[in-house]
This record gives sequence, structure tokens and C-alpha cells, in this order.
Amino acid sequence: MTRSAEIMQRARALFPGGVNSPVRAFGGVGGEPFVVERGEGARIWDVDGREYLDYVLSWGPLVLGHAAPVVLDALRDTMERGTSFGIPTELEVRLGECITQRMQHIEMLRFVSSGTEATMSALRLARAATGRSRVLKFDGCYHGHADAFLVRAGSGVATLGLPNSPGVPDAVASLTLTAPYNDLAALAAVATRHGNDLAAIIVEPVIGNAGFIPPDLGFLPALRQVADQTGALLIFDEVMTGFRIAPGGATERFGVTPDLVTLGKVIGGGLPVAAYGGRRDLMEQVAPTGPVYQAGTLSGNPLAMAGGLATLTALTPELHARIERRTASLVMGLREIAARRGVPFTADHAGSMFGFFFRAEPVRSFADAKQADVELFKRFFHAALERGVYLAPSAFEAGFLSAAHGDAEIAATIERLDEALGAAL
Ligand code: KE4
Repeated sequence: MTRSAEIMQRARALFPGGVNSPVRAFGGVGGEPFVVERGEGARIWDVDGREYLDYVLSWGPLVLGHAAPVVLDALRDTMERGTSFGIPTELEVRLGECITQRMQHIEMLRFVSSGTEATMSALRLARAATGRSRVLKFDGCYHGHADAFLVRAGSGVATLGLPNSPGVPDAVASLTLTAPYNDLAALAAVATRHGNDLAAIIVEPVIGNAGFIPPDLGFLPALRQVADQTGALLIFDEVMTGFRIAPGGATERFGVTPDLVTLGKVIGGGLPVAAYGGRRDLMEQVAPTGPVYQAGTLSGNPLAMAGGLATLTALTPELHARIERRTASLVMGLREIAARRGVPFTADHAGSMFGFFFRAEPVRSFADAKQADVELFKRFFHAALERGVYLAPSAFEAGFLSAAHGDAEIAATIERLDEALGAAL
């Protein structure tokens, strides 16, 4: 028995599925997850000594790669002065200033410890500010596991094929409307029928939780227009896209300004950090300056703030552009492999976030994504893993590069994935 198998045996006795987050259980690809021992740069090693080039990067946070020296130095320096206070620190101010300088539509923000907390709080604020109850989300978008969002969500729920999670009361689910992504007619229908009771429209500006699905050119502007027409607030869930698809996120890339934004992943650099923020007149309604309650023991945790600050400080526009160029090279390489082997395939990227589907036509919605050859993806995933490339263990996730994925790593990845595709056919 491998050390991974032995540890997973113990884990399954402790945690549902042996994991602390469902998608890690390999339910979307079959087989057993490996247990990781350590990571460095673009690589991870499992407890049996096998090495992998990592394109999951903890599901997005590690834009500098594993154990980035600047992050470790910042953590070491911070931890020696204490790990948590529950008292204001300058570190949270400095990270807040860094974020608001790069995303100037975020006039005020609040740090929390997970993306779920961020989206849940942003929705509560939108409901309070508008006095309305309904929220519109889009099929395939995943906004964390708060009740309001587990209605035909993407990511783990889509992978597990659970359209609505048990335990979400119908009274709550009925307040959440869903429409297909990129479907302007469906959007207009929701606006017509429910516009007067719509508190918020929440969207992944680029979907990363149904596989990678970019917005059609006019989709995000249409959301802005419907929000303005109906009085709903527009929330960009940038937990995944923030500081990934452009140095200033979706607003810089697409030129559309939301009323509220949620962030996570990269802004913690691998430590638990997320945030919600946006218009000052809205954020001032959050306790203690306003009546909308939200709180958190470890919100603004100094270690987490230090990890995020070191990460964003290192992530200059030049570095962002370099990682984006390498991501483009990887996507080109994947397209060439599939074309040479005559495999129906579509791949795309935005900044340092990418995805692909075994399907010839472009994927514009979750329904399209589900038409792709998921069985081939499963075989490809395992063939890649055997060759030392760790892709997200689900056809409905995105991939990520880091500053540590150099030309040599990309070349090695393309070579290994070419062999893997040959083995998977
Ligand atoms: P967390 O609560 O997992 O920190 O964030 C929820 C969330 C919110 N919004 C977006 C756009 C997200 O991508 C996420 C979390 N993403 C998944 C990966 N698809 C996290 C991985 C997991 O669930 O283990």
C-alpha cells in the first residue's frame, strides 16, 4: 500500500470522502487522490515521492507558485510578532490600500476568510441596500456554498451532479433565479418578470467553475444595463478572476464597473483571505457604521494579510504580462496537440487562467460544457497525472499558471500532455 493510500484510509474515517473540500476527492475523474507532501515553485511532490507540475495551484491562489520566498519571508517576519489579535493592525490597512489602488472601483472593502463569506455578505448587503430579496445567478457559476448560491451551481456541485444541494430550504432557493450564461434573451426575460424584486445580479466575469467560459463581448455590458434599468446591484464575483485575468481584474479587462466585487484566492497568496467591497455608499451600510451585520474572528488575520501583501506586491503588471504570455503558449501548445491528433478540442485563457474542453465548438454556456467528452477528459487527467502533470480533477474547473511556470515547465508540460492524449484516446 502506498503512503497516499494509507493516509487516505485514515482520512476517510475522519472526513466525508476523506477530504475537507469535495472536489479534492477525485469524484469528477475517478480513482484516489494522492496526498501531497510539499510544494516548491511550479511543482508539488506526493508522500510517495512522485513529482508533478501543478496547474491547480491550490485552486488559484498561488500566482507566485508554491512556497514563494517573498511570501515565506513575510510570514516568518510577521508570525514572530504574534499570529492573531482581533485588533486592528497596519497590515490589513496596507493590503486594503494595495487592493483599492489597483481596483479603484473598490472605494471601501471588508476582509473575510473565504470566498463563500465574501459572496454571502455581498448578497446580504445588496438585499439590505435595495430592500429586495431576489438574486440572479448564471448556470455553471459557483459563488461558494452559501444557501442562496447552491442552486444549479458549478464547480463541486456540477461535478457531483447535484443540481440543488439538500438542506437548502425551498423558501431560500426560490429567491435565487438562474439563467444560462451569455444568454441575453434569458437575461431580458428575468428583468421583465422579476426586475422590480431583483436585489442583485451576481456573475463570474469569466467562468472558472464550469470549466473556462469567457463572456461574449456584449454580455457584461448587458448585465450593467439591466442592473441600472431594474435597480438591482451588479456583483462581480472575482474570487477566481481577481488579479488573474488582468492586473485590475475584470473591470480593467472588460471595462464594466460593478457595484460590488468579491475577491479571494490570490489576495491571500495561499493564506485564508477573501474580501467584498465596492461603492462607499453601499459599504458604509455594513456594521458598525451601518445596520448590515457581518463579522469574523480571523478576518484581517495578520499572517494572511502578510501573505496577500507580499503576493500582490510581487505581482507587478510586468510579471502579470509574463505569466499571461506563458499561459498563451500553453494553450497554443494544447491546441496544436489536439489538432495533430484530430481530437475535437477547444481551449482558451484570460490572463493566467485557462481551460479546455474535448469538444469542437466553442463553449459559451454550462449546457455547452456538459456536451464535451467528459469520459475522454477523465482518461486524459489520469494519463497526465501518471506523466507528472496535475490538472484540476474535474472537467468543470479552470487551470492556472504561476510566476514559477517558466518556458522549460511549459515545454515539458506540452510534451507530457501530448503523450497523455495519445494514451487516453
Ligand atoms: P471559497 O469559499 O472556496 O474560499 O470560495 C468560494 C468561491 C467563490 N467564488 C468563486 C468564483 C470561486 O471560484 C470560489 C471557489 N472556487 C473553488 C474552485 N472552483 C474552490 C475549490 C474548492 O471548492 O475546494
